[in-house]
Amino acid sequence: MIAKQLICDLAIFGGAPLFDEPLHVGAPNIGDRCRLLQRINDILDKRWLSNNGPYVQEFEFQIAKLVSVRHCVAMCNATIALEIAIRALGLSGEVIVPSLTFVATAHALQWQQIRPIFCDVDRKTYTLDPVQVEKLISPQTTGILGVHLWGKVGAHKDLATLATQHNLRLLYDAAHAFNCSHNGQTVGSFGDAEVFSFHATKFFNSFEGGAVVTNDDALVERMRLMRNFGFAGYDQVDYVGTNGKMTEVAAAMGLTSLESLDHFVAVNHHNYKLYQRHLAHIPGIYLIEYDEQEQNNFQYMVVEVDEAESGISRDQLLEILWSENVRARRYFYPGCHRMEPYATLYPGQEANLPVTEAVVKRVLILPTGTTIGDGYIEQICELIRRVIQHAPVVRTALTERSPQNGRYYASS
Ligand code: T4K
Repeated sequence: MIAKQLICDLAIFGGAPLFDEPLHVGAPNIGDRCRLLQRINDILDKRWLSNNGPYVQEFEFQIAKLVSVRHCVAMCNATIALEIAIRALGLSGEVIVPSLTFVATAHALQWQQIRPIFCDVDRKTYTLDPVQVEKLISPQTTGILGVHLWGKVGAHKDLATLATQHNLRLLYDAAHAFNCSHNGQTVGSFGDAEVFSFHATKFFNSFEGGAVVTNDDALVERMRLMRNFGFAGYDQVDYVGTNGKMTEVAAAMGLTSLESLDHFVAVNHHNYKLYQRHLAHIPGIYLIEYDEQEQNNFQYMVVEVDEAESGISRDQLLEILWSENVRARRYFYPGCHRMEPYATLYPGQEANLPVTEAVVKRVLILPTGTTIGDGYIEQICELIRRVIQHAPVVRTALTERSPQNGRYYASS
């Protein structure tokens, strides 16, 4: 450990970085390698690599069982899963969606010429605010696409009521919420369908992967066809389809990850408690709160930086962390409404999104997962504490630093 006693010890001012290697937010959790390699050998022996093979079927069965739904349709990733679910639900025209999300949520609509109507979120849950949703419902609205951001389930009952009253479909992007619950109900059974991501950077991964889970039998039939070019049998195509299939190797990784699920969650929970302890009492640093009565995956270590209290901006702190090899992220800055093509197609959305606008300027995601040990977390927190303790000096030094000290984080 390199002690940062003086401000000039900070890497951003020329000191040695705190960590030799970058600490990533999305470093993958990897389960039992032997089990994975056994499964891969079996796949190779069987010479069945894709197209709804036995590992995919087993994976679907296990996921559906775990989240207590009738059906799971495994896909190559969550973006394609969203696109297929949106199409199979018959969405068109306009769909109400938060801007505070990964851009894939909005893209899955726009990709199919459906206009995403960006809606503001609730300040506490970071999820769709039903009062704002209701204001945005128009004759063109066909659905609501909610996001369980950072594993948080918001006002799902209010959204369900709105959907029923206005004859809308209700789909959830549950990319962050695998193995989470709300009032004891496991995520997977909310709305008409929910979509999980099993991307490498998620706490539970199948290299790349995703799934739609639902209790709707008819919807599942459509999605299975759409996932496989619309084939209902050899030489028989019933539907316009795409290729959304999960490979056998991805399913093997998913099944192997499932065997370590409890361990991954336990490590994330342990890390969360450690961050909570070490970040407490640092002015202007607020760690997201999780309801410990619920099931959580604790996969995103979300901190809000209040510049007025900390004396340092979120972006200044981010740059300092990056220079020390802590690759914190600003998920999901600047909000989908400020990204293309949405900023050009639908300008002037900021006025309707005050909470989103405020949150994206404050949020910082810190590294967690099985690659981040206690010592790392303690050092990261100590670094943040020191920077904030000396915020006025650090701030001045940052503005006065020489131009050759380049930017560590490409900020826009
Ligand atoms: N909906 C929501 C709400 C989502 O958050 C996402 C994806 C989706 C839908 C779509 O799901 P998928 O179609 O991907 O299944 C990353 C992930 O690629 C993305 O899956 C995730 N959300 C998003 C929040 O994070 P980027 O552009 O930030 O990825 P990247 O390459 O910068 O990687 C993140 C960090 O992880 C880096 O610090 C490097 C590290 N990393 C990454 C990979 C791939 C590793 O250490 N090892 C790795 O193998 O999007």
